[in-house]
Amino acid sequence: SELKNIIQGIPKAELHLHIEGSFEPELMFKIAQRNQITLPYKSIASLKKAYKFNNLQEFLDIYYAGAQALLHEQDFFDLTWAYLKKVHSQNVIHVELFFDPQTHTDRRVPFPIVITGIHKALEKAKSEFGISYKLIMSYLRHLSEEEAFKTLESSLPFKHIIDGVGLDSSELGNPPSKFQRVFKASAQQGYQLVAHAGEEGPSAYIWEALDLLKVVRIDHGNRCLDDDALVKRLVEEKIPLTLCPTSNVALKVIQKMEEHPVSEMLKKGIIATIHSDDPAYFGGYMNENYYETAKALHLTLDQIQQLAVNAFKASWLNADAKQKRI
Ligand code: ES4
Ligand code: ZN
Repeated sequence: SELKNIIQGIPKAELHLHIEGSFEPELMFKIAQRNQITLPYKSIASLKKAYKFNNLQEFLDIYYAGAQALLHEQDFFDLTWAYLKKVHSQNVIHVELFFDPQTHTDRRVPFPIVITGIHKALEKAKSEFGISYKLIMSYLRHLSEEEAFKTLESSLPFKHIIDGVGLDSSELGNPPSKFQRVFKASAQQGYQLVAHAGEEGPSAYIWEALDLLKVVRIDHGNRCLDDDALVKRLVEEKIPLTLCPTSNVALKVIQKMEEHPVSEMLKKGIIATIHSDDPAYFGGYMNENYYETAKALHLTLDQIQQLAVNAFKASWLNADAKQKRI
């Protein structure tokens, strides 16, 4: 369709992508087989059937189970390379991707194995596709702050290839305040800061991410519209929100795409951006997220363009690189 062609033609930046969430069932079974790991699903079809979620936690349980297949540097390379090939075909030219080191180090896969595999794929995409990238190490918020500190420590030999830290996993009951000290220590190491907030959690968690963690972007942030003072703050301080519409529908953060808050956010002057989160589980990479959102909300071409421009504005590209790409 015409809309699909327009979206394909727009150079895009992906700022909210969990690399473990790009693990497609076919690749998962292939890697599990070569690692002689038995997945808790008999077939690709039965695995795909399990992809019906009522909330964030039901998804996370399956997402962590799938990640068990990843053991060797080659596995992390193959995972990341498959994602990069896919988004290259969708005209994505810049990515800032999350990885969850604790999902792997807790299974005794060493931190260097994880990051080296991911980084080699990113370098290959840079040279072969011209895709620029940043890497964000995300702390798992269902674990303790002490464990996040250990992860920070493990990351230090790789400081030169890590751009920022994030906060993901089970939001309710794990407020940003739990990680105030490790975020401060991460900033002292030169890392940029982001956090998931206001996906399932209340707008109070977005305030905490800003005031206590001092993040420069909010991942999701859907719930900010509950609070006018918070919206004012996001607009005045130009704090971007990295929204994930297909994810929101899949996890029942919203009941249907027509209810997605992105157009209201744009109208209020928030730097809203659109991304895919965990595309292998939610059934949409970047183009599908743009398309489904634009269709359901009747976005104008200007609004679609604005979303793409906002992502470059919100990115961590330097001013020169941003200028070239906007
Ligand atoms: C996630 Cl959708 C979402 N929310 C929070 N944490 C996550 N980790 C991977 N996907
Ligand atoms: Zn996310």
